[in-house]
Amino acid sequence: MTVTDGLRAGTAPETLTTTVGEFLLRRLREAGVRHAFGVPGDYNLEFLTQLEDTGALEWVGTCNELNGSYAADGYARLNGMGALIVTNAVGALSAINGIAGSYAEHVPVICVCGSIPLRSIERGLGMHHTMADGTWDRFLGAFAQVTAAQARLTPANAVTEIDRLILTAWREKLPVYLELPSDIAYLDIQVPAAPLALEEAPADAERLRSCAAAIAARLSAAKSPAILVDLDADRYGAVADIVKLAAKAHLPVAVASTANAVIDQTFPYYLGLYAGQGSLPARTREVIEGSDCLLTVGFRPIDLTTGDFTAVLPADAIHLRAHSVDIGPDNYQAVTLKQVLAAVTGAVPQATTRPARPLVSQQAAAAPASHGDGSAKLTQAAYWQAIQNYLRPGDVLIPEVGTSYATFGLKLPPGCTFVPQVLWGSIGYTVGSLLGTLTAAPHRRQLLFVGDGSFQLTAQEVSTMLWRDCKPVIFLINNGGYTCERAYVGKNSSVNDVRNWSYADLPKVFRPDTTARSFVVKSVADLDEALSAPNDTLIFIEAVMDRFDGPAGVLIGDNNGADLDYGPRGPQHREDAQLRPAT
Ligand SMILES: Cc1ncc(C[n+]2csc(CCOP(=O)(O)OP(=O)(O)O)c2C)c(N)n1
Ligand SMILES: [Mg+2]
Repeated sequence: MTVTDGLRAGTAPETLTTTVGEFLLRRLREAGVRHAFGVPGDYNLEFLTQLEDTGALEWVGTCNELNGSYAADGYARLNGMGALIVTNAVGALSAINGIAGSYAEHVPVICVCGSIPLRSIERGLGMHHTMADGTWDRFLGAFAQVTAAQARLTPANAVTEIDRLILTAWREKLPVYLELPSDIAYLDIQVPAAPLALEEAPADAERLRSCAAAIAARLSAAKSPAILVDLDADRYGAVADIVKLAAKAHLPVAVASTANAVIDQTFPYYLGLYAGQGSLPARTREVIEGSDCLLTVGFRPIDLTTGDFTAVLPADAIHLRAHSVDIGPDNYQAVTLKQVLAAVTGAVPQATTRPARPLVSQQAAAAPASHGDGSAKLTQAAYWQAIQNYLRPGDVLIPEVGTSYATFGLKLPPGCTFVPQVLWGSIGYTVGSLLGTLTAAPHRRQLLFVGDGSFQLTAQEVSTMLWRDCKPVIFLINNGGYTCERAYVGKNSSVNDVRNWSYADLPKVFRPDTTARSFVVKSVADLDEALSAPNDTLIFIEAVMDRFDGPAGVLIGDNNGADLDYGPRGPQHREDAQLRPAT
């Protein structure tokens, strides 16, 4: 057989003729994206026209691109992938903080930037939304710092680059940045007829076998094996595989703070939250650090996952990552997390010797609501107790940085999802993210926990929720400023004050015909009344609390954070410089 015979005999992939823009929309749709967030501009309006004409995606316009980037991130966390559409530079750079957050937190977001026409690049024409200095690669360069892959589309590269970027985002669980020059979206190109296959690269069969055998051997010989889970378990859809392995081998499973609620807290082998000396309950630390066969899944040691670097994981811990595994001196490549977990589960015997009971029961019965003096001033302690009782199975909780991190101490009913941005920690994230999670999962009850300071960064996006008839519950703590920062330093400083808004009036401002129920609560009785409102519309609860009141766990964490940040000569050592927990 000649080479030409071989070519003729091969099944040449079938092609279709379509436009660059429509092909991009089709691929996004095939990747499971059903909505796109963002702000229109002259360089993307032609693409948005295609979006509307084809109905491929539903457009969710946001008040600004930063909020849009947070929304696309929240959407991707519940949906598997998200999309953001912005305009050249002015839009893209407003979104870059959110996109960087998606990178840090391993969230696949496709950022499509409608950019200056290829014609202007080829002819060196100065254009608005540029530096007018003959450069046009700066913004690709900026996004190279915060995305896994970037491309400027041309008619010649559109097919390969669109597929490369979407597949990279999917496989790496990272954002990508794609410039769509405004003069090519309507040009015809030849594209594959087949859908994009979102698949992992196949594993090396020998590596997979050896790796699984080595882990199974260690597990079978161990007396106190355990698992420590970080957020990649969720991003790579491996939670069910972990649960299966844990149930078969009777392995206690702890989560990092970046992965709270990734393992259902009602799972019998759920152990708690591991963070070195900050572990909850404290026994979690003993089990994880004392394990003679610890499996970590995507664990990333940072200040917030190690209890300010007090964590001491067993030296012989086995580290599972998305695409590799470390076992002592052996490093296994060309394997995938889900396949490794499945193979190990197949290889380990059903455990009978280790206790089939959970080591630590996480599910304390909800405490009865305090029926003391309901008219007394609302405290953080009473507030979080009431919220504990309010939770229902299947809720989505979105906790903002600040005293709202008390949510990490809540006992979550089965099926709850937690959407925190612990590692990147950009305040205001949650308000934009909530728009995304509501869009991805409109039928779930969604609860936002946010402070006044954080809310002021991205508050406008509540208007988008109101106009889309979303029905979240927004729990806003009005404590006159940045209470959690007062625990770092500047307890009494005006830098930690924020301007007081009439927060509960905002739904009316944002949508004059709103049906939202707004409450300003100052006592337990007020809060109880607000919490009894039906979830048939948006509920906005502004809770007024003292600026020096905060959950002990949050305040202690921030007191310690100051020592790490500022060192022994920092200002936190001055008299009364730090808000400390009440003794
Ligand atoms: C974008 C961004 N700017 C600044 C910070 C620093 N920061 C962290 S927490 C915080 C204050 C949060 O205050 P608030 O939302 O009112 O919460 P509280 O602790 O008062 O409940 C600030 C300013 C940040 N994390 N992200
Ligand atoms: Mg505050």
